[in-house]
Amino acid sequence: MTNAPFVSADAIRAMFSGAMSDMYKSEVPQYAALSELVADINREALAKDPELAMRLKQAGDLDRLGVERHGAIRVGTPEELSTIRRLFAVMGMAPVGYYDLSTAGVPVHSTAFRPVGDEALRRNPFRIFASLLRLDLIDDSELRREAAAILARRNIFTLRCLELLAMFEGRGGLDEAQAREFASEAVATFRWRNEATVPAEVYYNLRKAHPLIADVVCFKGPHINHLTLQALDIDAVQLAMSTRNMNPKAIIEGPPRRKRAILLRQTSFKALPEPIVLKGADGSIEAGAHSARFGEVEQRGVALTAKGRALYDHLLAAANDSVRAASEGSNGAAYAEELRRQFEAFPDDETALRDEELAFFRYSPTADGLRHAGAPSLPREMAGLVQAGYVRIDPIIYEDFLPVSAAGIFQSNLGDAGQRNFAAGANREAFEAALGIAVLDELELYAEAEARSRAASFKALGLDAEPERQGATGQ
Ligand code: OOG
Ligand code: NI
Repeated sequence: MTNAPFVSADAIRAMFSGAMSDMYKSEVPQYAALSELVADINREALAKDPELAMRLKQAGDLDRLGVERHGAIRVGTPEELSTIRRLFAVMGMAPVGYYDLSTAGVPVHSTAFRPVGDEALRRNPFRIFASLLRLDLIDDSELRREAAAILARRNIFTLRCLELLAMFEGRGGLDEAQAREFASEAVATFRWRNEATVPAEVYYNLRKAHPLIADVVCFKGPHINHLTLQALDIDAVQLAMSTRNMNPKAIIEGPPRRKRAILLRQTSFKALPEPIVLKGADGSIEAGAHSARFGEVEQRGVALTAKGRALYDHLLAAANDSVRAASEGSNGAAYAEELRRQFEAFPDDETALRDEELAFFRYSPTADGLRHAGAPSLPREMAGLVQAGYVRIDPIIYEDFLPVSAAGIFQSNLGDAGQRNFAAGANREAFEAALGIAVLDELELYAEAEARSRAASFKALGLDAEPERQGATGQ
């Protein structure tokens, strides 16, 4: 046995996401084309906006511009979810947030496995949106039993992947060679396998119950269903996809375009039909087509407090109530206009976002501030420090997902056949029981990051701790 040093979780995550990206680009050539398109548009955006280019460079983000921000998978059983959770723990990714998608007609609930520290996010921002199928939402009990029996027969992990996982948990780490092997074995879990595990009749029955059920149940593994690139100008990407016949979804999900970006905007090209092989019990073979895999882009803005989020949810619901976007795109422009109109009620300058406690910000001492550290003339409260130019304020970027947007992404890739009404609501308890641990609360993470940055600024300037603030978390 060697005594090579352990590799960091951030490094293993980078190995994994790099291998995943290579695999997906070769499996889905249109995703490789999207990635080139986004790189071109990002280059143009940087050329047009030198200030943005400088900011990204200073933050060390320029090199990682082309690195995927997230991917998504869907698993079928509690056991699969809990092993997935252990797998992502090796890569420094913890489950954050609970997303109930049943309210939007999609029979899954989900979490996002992601790095939680600022530094870890900077090193490699990759996260996985992971959904667990809710068989309890299928009405037909016979179909439910059949789906459960099919899922119970499969093992989605390679033997070596499970061995390396146990080794990591036993020893607390992996050396370089083991980490590389682990990343490649882990990626194999998510590769595309075109032979369905069921005969055509079963596949079509499940697909009729809900296209998502067929996607999760009928294959050997939870194929990665999309990867997502960061776009500096998502509107330009949306436009370019339509002029290049890449079949984009009808609308960009999330808030409208604004001066001060909030939360998350997303769009994708729609899932492509791909050939599959369905084997009958008698050995007969039937060809079919299955649509599951697509490519996505995202653009992120500032994280909102509970108060800001409530306003966002309210305005989004109002827009959705008055113009429902059709998945074929016929009223995309009307929807975008209504969204823009509704969001006039959401303040669009940084001072208002802060003063009204709608968003989270990161505070840091400036060079000038540090030169004055410990000086008796220093203001004792934050507002004064900011005004004097001793502390600067930057938005804390939203690192999570949005349930309404996620449902929109699911649906545009399933067609209108993907819309159902489910009576049962959220079941976070069942989800966490399957996961094996509780999910982290994203609002708490942002509030802590903001509070930490304020405390660190005070400390760096040689000041006593800041007095307790009223309503500091915006709750
Ligand atoms: C996940 C859809 C959600 C996002 O970016 O909101 C998602 C899926 O289709 O499995 O990835
Ligand atoms: Ni996504």
